[in-house]
Amino acid sequence: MQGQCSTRITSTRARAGLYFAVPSRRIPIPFRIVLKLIYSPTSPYARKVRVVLAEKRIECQSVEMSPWAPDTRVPQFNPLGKIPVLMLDDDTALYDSRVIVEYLDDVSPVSRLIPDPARQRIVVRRWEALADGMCDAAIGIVLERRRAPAQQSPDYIDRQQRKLAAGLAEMSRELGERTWCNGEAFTLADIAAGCMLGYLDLRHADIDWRGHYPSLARHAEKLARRASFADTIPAP
Ligand SMILES: N[C@@H](CCC(=O)N[C@@H](CS)C(=O)NCC(=O)O)C(=O)O
Repeated sequence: MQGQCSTRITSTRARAGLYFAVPSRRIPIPFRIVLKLIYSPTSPYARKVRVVLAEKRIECQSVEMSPWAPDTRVPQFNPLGKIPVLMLDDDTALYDSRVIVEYLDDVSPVSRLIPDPARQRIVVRRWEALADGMCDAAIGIVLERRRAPAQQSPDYIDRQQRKLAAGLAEMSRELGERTWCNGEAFTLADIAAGCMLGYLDLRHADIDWRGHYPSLARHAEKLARRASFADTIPAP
């Protein structure tokens, strides 16, 4: 069976854990795909990918690697030296997280997370851009505070904090009373927003986003009940 499948299939589980749904015609399917995720357990971008893998029930080997270690091997896989990186079975390295999640959503039809209609798709990608941008700001503050006090720039920290404050206000306004970020269906928008809020809990516990934005707090509670989120909570 390895390599192709040519029987009538509606949905089946490939050996590497990918689910394929194909029309009932005799067509070959690339069957054995071995994926490997280079990640760090505290990275919100990597968590986004891990939640997507879990939601789509795609099996993937995980390789923990710190991009900050002096002897890090991350640049061998991503010239930008950043994680996450998804290695495909032919050693193609995919980065960054936005590229990876698009690939994963395309490769398996289980639980589509990026809607097809252009308007909805772009709104979901905008949520992701906002959430990722807020992660950039949150991580920027953490890195700045790790510098020697005399080298830290209060202006830089203040600028990043304003991005976080404005981003939280925008997310709360956009979410409103909706069930999910993009309306009726759970999408990548919820995953990206949830991972960003999880990172605030991890590194910016002083930001009382739950107190200021009850709708975001309710949303985060709802997301935390999903196994994909519960199983990927970052430990300090
Ligand atoms: N836009 C990238 C951001 C990735 C990123 O910044 N990852 C951090 C870890 S959370 C990293 O590897 N930083 C190392 C560095 O900046 O050199 C993505 O979405 O994958």
